[in-house]
Amino acid sequence: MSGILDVKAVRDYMRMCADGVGLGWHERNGGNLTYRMTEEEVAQCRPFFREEPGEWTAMGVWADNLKGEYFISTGSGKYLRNVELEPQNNICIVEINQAGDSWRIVWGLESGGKPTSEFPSHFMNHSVRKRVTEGKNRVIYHAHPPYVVALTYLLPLTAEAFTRVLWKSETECCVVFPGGVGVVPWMVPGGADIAEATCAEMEKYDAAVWAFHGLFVSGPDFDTAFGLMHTIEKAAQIACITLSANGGKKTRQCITDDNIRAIGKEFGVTLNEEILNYRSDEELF
Ligand code: 2HA
Ligand code: ZN
Repeated sequence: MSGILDVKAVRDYMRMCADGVGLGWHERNGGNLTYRMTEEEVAQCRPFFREEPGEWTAMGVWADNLKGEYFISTGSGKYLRNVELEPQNNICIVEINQAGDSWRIVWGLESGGKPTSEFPSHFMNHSVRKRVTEGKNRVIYHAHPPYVVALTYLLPLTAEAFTRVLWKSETECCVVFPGGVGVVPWMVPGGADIAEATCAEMEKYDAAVWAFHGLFVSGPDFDTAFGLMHTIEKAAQIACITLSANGGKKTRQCITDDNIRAIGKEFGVTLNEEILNYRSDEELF
């Protein structure tokens, strides 16, 4: 092993940033990614940690189940498109203290900085997802995918309305997110309120739309989390194109509720029945 950039978790993290940039989801400093490392990954990275870690910084939030954890995080104000060029200046590894309320930088952000402005939000959501998935979820990813944002101007801002349109936009969507997608109304980014509102959605869903802003997803690994963001955005793209082409009218035909039930059965996934049984006269698909 020649350096920390050869550690698979760090490489995969950087690849995910580059993939999101490639798809146009990270204009300027938009979006952020955090990953809760395994013990083995921490051991692989430890030889490259700073001799003197940074100062402990209180987050203003607290999570019992994240005491002593290590996270890879994008830097606040940093551009995801620069991660590939200069990872050491744009991302960092932070350690959480034994009280579960502060972080300190142990690697990265060599030219200064701190973890993403959404770190308290990511942290609280890691806590929820770690609990509800019994430790499986490790990735929290926030991006600004344009078609998801566009749909937030058109659809009622509810999990039912969004999920049904997304499920009906592409056949295999209901297999990728059978539990549905939550929706958070417009809120000021980076604060405690949006963190709390997102956590409430993440109790039930592994994805939450942020109205007029973007999408927040979680997953057990980089591929799954990225795949979830990608699938939701692709579905939103199809929905937007279809609605535009059709002048906002009800479509001639669509994937029916019975079709979705049949897919769920064939693929062996448990669909969110509340969403499947939801009805509204406003539905266009
Ligand atoms: O990190 O996207 O929501 C920049 C953002 C905040
Ligand atoms: Zn954002």
